[in-house]
Amino acid sequence: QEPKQPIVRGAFIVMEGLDRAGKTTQVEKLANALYESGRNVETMRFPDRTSPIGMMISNYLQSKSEMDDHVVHLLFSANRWEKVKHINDTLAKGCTIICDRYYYSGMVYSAAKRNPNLSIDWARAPEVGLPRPDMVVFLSLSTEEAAKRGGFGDEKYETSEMQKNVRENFVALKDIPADEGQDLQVIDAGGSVEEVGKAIWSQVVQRVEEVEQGDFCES
Ligand code: DGP
Ligand code: NA
Ligand code: NA
Repeated sequence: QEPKQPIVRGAFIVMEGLDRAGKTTQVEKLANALYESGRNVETMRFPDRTSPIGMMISNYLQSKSEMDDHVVHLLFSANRWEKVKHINDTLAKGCTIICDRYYYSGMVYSAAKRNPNLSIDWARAPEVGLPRPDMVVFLSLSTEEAAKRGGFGDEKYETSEMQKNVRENFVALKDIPADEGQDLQVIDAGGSVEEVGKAIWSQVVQRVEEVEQGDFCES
């Protein structure tokens, strides 16, 4: 689309949360609303299963292959790094990116395995230097509400034990002084698709406008 006015760059917005929080639905909804408001917008997701590295991750998640916890974490991280140029080029064109999961999931899921040799700090190291999002929406869903949304899928991490650890790690992330925790804007994902969508929209559109006008931190 033709932008209404010259913009400095597009905004990089990330959607995070547990499995079944409604991320995928809300990413689509938000992208459509931004498009209708006259913006160029692109959706992305991590893991991106289409690249060779992404295919290795996908096989692992489907239990078609086994890998050391550190190895798979580094693959997830490499899968984000291989998209850096694309992310930067897209934002520079003035296009907004809405991204389903990013390094917040990366740190939190890998550390949720409770491998004594894989701390959240270890998991964070290879993520340092990735483009920092302008906003991270964390869709928060209680364990009870998640359970009401039906059973787990059959991928690797979709067990109640793992999801419980993931939830604890996301909460702990809010409390660490590093950027990662402070980035999260918590939104209650317990309402209807429409209600949650409205809550997301009101926060995101404001941030997108700020970034388009040049109000952002260099990362
Ligand atoms: P999805 O396609 O959004 O369902 O994501 C697949 C799974 O991978 C999901 O359970 C979250 C998990 N995940 C995403 N990023 C990472 C990461 O960096 N490390 C690990 N261990 N898991 C991740
Ligand atoms: Na999943
Ligand atoms: Na999803």
